[in-house]
Amino acid sequence: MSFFKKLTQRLKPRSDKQIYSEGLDRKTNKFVNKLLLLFEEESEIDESWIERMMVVLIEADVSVATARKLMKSFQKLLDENEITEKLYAKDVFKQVLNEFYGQEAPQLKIADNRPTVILVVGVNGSGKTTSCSKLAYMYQEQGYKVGLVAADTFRAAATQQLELWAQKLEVPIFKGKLHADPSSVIVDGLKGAIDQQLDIVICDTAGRLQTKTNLMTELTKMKRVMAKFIPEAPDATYLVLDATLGQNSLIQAKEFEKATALDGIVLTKMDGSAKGGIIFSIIDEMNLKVNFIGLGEQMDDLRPFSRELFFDSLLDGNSDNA
Ligand SMILES: Nc1nc2c(ncn2[C@@H]2O[C@H](COP(=O)(O)OP(=O)(O)OP(=O)(O)O)[C@@H](O)[C@H]2O)c(=O)[nH]1
Ligand SMILES: [Mg+2]
Repeated sequence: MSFFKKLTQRLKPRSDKQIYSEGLDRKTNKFVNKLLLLFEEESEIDESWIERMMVVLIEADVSVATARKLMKSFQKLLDENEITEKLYAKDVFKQVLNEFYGQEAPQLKIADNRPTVILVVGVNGSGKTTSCSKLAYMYQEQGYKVGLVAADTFRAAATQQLELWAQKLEVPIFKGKLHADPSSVIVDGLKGAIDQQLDIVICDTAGRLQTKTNLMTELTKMKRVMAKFIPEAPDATYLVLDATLGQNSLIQAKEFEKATALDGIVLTKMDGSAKGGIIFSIIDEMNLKVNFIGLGEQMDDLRPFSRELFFDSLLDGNSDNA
């Protein structure tokens, strides 16, 4: 048995609730702490409190327009229900957030008789490679046969990084030579996945700036070659966004969306991000939903996004209660 398998077996499995509340622990998350401090003030709710709450949201990189919308709905519900006590206001705010988020993203359907292909894209350092590995781990835990494709041929270290994860997880990896055409690696990966009858194949790609046309064209090519082998591929293209970049992430997301079809967002590094409020602007300003959320550096810290767990943990903020 591999070292990694032994290690994960020794770790007590954590519930999603526990992972969410540990990732959004007020002790390490300034945004959560500031939000909670507001609700803990003893005075009644008044205009100045509402204004201060708006400032907390904006400081966490919620855009002004989104913060206004949220506070307007919050104020309306508070007034309608004649609530002035903070204790009850917290539940009202949770309701506002849940309604604001709306429907959750549908889960990716895993095909029965061919590999389901996931393409992971994003700017440098957003967390693509670790997210690919964590997704592989998650699907493996669900009983699927998973493979990884190292289509980041840009840096030698990139393939090595994914290879290390593949070894730990004991999953096949398909890779190419340094500076090889990423599309050729994808072709090898898809052929291999079909041969080995894998259920899911996850393709890691090089970090690319949304403004670099050639790199965006390369993405289009990757998608085109995939479809030659598996017409439905990619089944999902996920954009990885780093929550610590705040509004910059939103700008990236908008540009990526213009350049290539996306199916959803993997929002990483929500643990400890003082700019975690960006999630509200993403919800408000994009047509995309958050499919997965990164709540830490452990293997099981990437979870399917659950609005209820997220907003509950955000406004409870204490892992000690989990
Ligand atoms: N705390 C925390 N760190 C994360 C999370 N996701 C990724 N990271 C860290 O972010 C760093 C960058 O992650 P990578 O997966 O290498 O990012 P990448 O997008 O593949 O980077 P490039 O290949 O250089 O474009 C690593 O140190 C990861 O451990 C997360 O959800 N929480
Ligand atoms: Mg990478």
